[in-house]
Amino acid sequence: MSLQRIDTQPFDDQKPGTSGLRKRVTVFQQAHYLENFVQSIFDTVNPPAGATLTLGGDGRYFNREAIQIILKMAAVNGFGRVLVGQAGILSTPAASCIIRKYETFGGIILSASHNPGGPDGDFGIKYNMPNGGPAPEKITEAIYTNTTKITQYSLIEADDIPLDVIGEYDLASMKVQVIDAVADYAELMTSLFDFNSIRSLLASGFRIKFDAMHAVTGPYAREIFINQLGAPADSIMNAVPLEDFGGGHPDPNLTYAHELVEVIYGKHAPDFGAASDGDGDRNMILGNHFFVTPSDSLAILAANAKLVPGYSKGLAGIARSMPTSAAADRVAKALGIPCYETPTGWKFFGNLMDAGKVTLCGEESFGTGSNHVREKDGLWAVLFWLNILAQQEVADNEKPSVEKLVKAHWLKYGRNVYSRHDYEGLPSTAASGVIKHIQDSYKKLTGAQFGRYIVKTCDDFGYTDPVDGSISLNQGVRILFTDDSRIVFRLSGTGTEGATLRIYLEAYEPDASKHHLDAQVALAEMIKIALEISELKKRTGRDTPTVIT
Ligand code: G16
Repeated sequence: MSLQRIDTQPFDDQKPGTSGLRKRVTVFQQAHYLENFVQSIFDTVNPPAGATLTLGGDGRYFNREAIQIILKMAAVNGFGRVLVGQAGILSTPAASCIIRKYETFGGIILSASHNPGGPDGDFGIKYNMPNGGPAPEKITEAIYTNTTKITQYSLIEADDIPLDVIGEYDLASMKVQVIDAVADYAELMTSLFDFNSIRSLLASGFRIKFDAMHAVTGPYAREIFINQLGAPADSIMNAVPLEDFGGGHPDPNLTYAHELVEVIYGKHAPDFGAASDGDGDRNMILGNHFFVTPSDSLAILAANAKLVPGYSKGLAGIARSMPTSAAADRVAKALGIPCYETPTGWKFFGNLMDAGKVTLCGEESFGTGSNHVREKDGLWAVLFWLNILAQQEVADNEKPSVEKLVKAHWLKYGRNVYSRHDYEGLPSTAASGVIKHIQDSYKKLTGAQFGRYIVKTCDDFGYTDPVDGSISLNQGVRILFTDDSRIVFRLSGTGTEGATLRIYLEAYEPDASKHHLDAQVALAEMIKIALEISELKKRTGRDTPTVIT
């Protein structure tokens, strides 16, 4: 084994987005590309000698190669031990769990989340802090600055580590420990939820279907739902992780999880459906012929948290990203706890959780989680729902229903009717032009009336972190109406091709006689207003979204 110092030059496109650096696999396959970024991480976080690193990914194409490279770099960059998931796999929440449980000096997670995989798909990398959460902006900025100045990286020349075999291996003076990817995470779940009552629910004939979308959660779902909770084997689908996700788009929404959606809206629909994404941190919750918006899901989990052992002592507070609906705010108000509104990106929740200010967090982008780890957590959300439904069965002495639970929630709190329209693959200049046009129209829009809606104010969302005072500006364009309805426009920070414009629409409906309406029908007028205000058709040639959630 010999130490190599390799001369390199900066790449000009290594600025991390909403959640790490995500690019086409072919970009990562360029000589020195991955190495430059990894060295920049190590130079930024500067591990104390002998530190332990957690390492794993969602198993997508290039995962194994990247793991071997990172191990060889870690061995000569101060680390004394690396905990790596078997086969190089760790779901994002499992990685967060491992970092926290074994108190490692953070971790590197390899994933492009819900983006497609394979040789022509996407790859990604991010560093998580010793608290288990994604690096905050000051760290990602410092990593980026290092990528612009890098001239050399170090690695050891050595044989590859046998990633498929659990055990401990030497790599120069560093130990590589290949660990079971599922066990620690599954144990954490048993400590939070009432597995006995979920087991009884499933034994009573309550049928579930979980779609792992050929992504990382397959083995986790098999262990938890089938082995531990006794669900029938056909309760999980697409549960074998594949490097290209079977050619699919592992994004758990009504468009991309269509296989599950067909089952849930089909003839012999199960009582409960759920899906998770590429790296296991997102979730979609469905009932028999019924879709639960992620914003409602957060509010319902919060309202019923007392029924769940891990949360029975109550919640310190709730946090949601700005574009997420205010349904959770209503629950927080009723519970007498604070609700924080942060920019999009799970990294913004870390400080609030570390400071003990919030227990549950959620985002409209199919992310829900709690302070049990510092990432959003797909399977955790599914178990939370099942735990609540199991308690509902006990209380009502009848088969529980997702739809019934959601409608009862709306009856109590009113309904924040919500939808997101995504316009994917727009030319970047046209998409920025739309945002600039709306910003330039703020003055004209304020006070303007559109049908029954009057614009109260327009602004660019900014956030001051209440814990460390850091400021994040320009986090989305908001058109706020006098009746608390709103339209938000934002450019995605996770795409790899062109730009994705997201339009978030929300209207509050207290009138129960309208709660049954389809969101697209209830929001039809706002959708028209959004198109008018943004001049979307004129500026991009498009007025039909790629994805509606
Ligand atoms: C990431 C972030 C989330 C964010 C989402 C969407 O999720 O971790 O906090 O809400 O991207 O971001 P954007 O709207 O900028 O595309 P994931 O699941 O992709 O890691």
